[in-house]
Parts: sequence; structure tokens; C-alpha cells
Amino acid sequence: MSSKKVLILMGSASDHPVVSNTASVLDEFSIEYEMHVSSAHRTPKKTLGLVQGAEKRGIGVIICAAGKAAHLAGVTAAHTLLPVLGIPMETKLAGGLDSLLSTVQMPSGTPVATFGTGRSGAVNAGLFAVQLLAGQNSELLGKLSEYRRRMVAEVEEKDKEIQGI
Ligand code: RP5
Repeated sequence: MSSKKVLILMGSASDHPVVSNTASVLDEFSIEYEMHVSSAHRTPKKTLGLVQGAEKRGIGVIICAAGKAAHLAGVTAAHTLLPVLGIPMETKLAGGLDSLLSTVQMPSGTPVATFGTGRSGAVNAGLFAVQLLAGQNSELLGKLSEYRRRMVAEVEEKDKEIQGI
């Protein structure tokens, strides 16, 4: 069963090294995605165009990565009814606290599901997108179960190494 696609937006090409972790997760689950550099501040019209036509292009989830005054996820959420996931980028200000607060502190009525900074946030946003899409796709649900099973096995393997078994 084919699943809906994911739209990944990042505010700057400088975000790509972190955002590539999100793309890797989607690749692992064979989920198609579009990935663009598009800023809420520098290229607002481009961002609007990408978001407003998203549903017609078969997009089911939008992931936005941005740093500093990180308005990309919020502006995106204001222009679509699709679920929007936000990844705050690390910055020199308290490790990205500026980005985190800009992304997470949405006024009531326009939610953005906000993840942690750095690689963990990027990976988890990708996994959460898979979980959202798996609601209508049993094949994806099976792949998620297998992913969890592998994660448990890896932890157990590391534990054995540490125990010297
Ligand atoms: C944000 O400003 C981007 O998302 C990026 O995280 C940050 C810095 O952008 P650059 O100055 O590196 O292009 O809009």
C-alpha cells in the first residue's frame, strides 16, 4: 500500500547536515519526500507556495527545521491543516534555546508538534511522521514494529558487551 509523502522544509542550507537525519529515516521506511530550502523570512512567498499546494501533491505530513527566530514551522502551520512537525536547529545561543522556544511556543489554535534539537530531534521527527502515516498503512506499522525490535536487540547487545558476556 503506498503511503502519503512528506514535505521537509529547512530555513537554510546550513540546516541540511542535521535535517539529512530526518531524510535517512524516511528512506529507511521507503517513504517518499520532497525536501526544500525555504525560509519564512528570506523566501516567504516560496514557502507559502510549497505549503499551500502540498495536499494536492500527495503530502500527508510537513516537517520544518529552522533556527534562531525559528518561525518556519509556525508560519507553515498557519497555512495548512496538515500536521506540522518542528525541528529547532542548534545555535550559539544556549545550544538552540532560541530556536526551541520560537518553535514550541505556539499560541493556542495553531499547533506545531515540536521535537528536540540536534540529531535526536531530526530522527524523532522522521519517526513521528512515519507513525502518523502508519495509521492508514499496516505495512508501515509492521516496519515500525521491526524498527523497535531491532532497537531493543541493539541495546541488549551493548548491555552484554558491557557485562563482558
Ligand atoms: C534560520 O537561520 C535557518 O533555519 C538557520 O538555522 C539559521 C541560520 O541560517 P544561515 O545564516 O546559516 O543561512 O533561518
